[in-house]
Amino acid sequence: MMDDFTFSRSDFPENFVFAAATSAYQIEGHAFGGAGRTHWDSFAAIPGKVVRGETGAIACDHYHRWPEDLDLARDAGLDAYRFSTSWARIMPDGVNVNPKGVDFYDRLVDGMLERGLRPMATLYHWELPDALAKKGGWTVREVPERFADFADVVAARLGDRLFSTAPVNEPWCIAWLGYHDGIHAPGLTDLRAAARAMHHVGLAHGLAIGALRARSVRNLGAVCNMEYAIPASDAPADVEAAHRYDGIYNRWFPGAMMHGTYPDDILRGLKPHLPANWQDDMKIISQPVDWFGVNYYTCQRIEATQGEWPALGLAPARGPLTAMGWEICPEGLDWLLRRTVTDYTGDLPLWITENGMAGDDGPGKADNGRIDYLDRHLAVARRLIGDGIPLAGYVFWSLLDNYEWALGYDKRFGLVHVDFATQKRTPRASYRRLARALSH
Ligand code: PNW
Repeated sequence: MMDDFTFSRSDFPENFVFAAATSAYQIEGHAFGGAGRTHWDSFAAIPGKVVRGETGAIACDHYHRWPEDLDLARDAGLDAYRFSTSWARIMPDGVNVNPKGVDFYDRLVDGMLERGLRPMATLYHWELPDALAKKGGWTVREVPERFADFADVVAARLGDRLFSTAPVNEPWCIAWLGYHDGIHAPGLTDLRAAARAMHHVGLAHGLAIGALRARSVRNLGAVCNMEYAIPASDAPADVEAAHRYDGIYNRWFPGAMMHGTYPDDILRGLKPHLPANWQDDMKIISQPVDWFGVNYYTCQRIEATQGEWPALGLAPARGPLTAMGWEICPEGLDWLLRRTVTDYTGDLPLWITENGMAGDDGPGKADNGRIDYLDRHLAVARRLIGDGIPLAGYVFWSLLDNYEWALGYDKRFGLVHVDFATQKRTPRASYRRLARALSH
């Protein structure tokens, strides 16, 4: 385990962008500023769904402390800051605009520009207004349609100052974790609902790209999370199960967004459940984008199971794990990004829009695990650039410890430690070493 990074900024191309990411519901404090109830608030109220029933009501109180947080991003030597705009803050009922909500992001974006941080916006990082969840959430077409209206509001108010904009963070998580695995809001375990969500979230992306283009917003992209699927054994059934996992997780959305097609093997399982005339939407979903982002954390060992399609399960992880229980596999990032370029994105600028690990090191502790993790993934990034992969930037997840969804406040991904009782921010060793690495 190393205690310092092995790279410096000069090891990367001159225009390579280093950034850190957060998301609205995970840091802002949803209780403030007139935000509307979200489906995460409802999900957390179901006993057993979220650790201690925790929500993003207070979180990091970023709604009030954002100047300090942007100072931290600037002082780390970062070039950009990836944030998200809460749909339920801007449109509490999913339809009508809350002026205080838009004003908040207006100040925030100006705050970034004043500090020399390029604003990288994500419109939707999971806080669906509960009023829309009650209508069926991502299983119904009305939600992507309303999402396009939301995109228009953000475009009109902030669009002129954004460095880049992606409509949706991690469509797979929204659709599959929320509607198939039941571990994210709204907590359904229903293949039909999942299939419809897998279509409507893509449609939301495409409709929003259209709305943003109509307002001449620049540099539009897609952000998908990927996991490297490893068969749990050499048995053909496990190898096939791993391929299905790869298809649902890593090929469904890139195929739809970049080529306007769903992968055949996965379509076989989901087609019976897709909304009528889904083919008519593929052109919208595959609107051209200007860049493609991949969020990467881990690999998974996949085994075949009996039962309903896709008939697969997660086998035990091996080797050193992060506090999430996730395997550390930088080689999976290498493999997935090369395949993404070859099969989907070609010359399009590619971004690592999230990478990081959860670890328990408190302030003043060594933090070697996180430094080692980040260093090994940044070494992959360097190697990919050397091999001609058009990698344009790397974004740390996360600037701050924050609300880690179903795991509440237990899992800490921050370069900066947050004491949630006092809201005191303390940079970790990884933050301080990073600031030094980026300064030369
Ligand atoms: C991403 N999984 O979420 C999100 O973009 C962040 O909001 C989150 O804090 C971060 O990764 C760390 O978890 C994921 O179970 C959550 O496969 C769960 C999974 C993947 C990504």
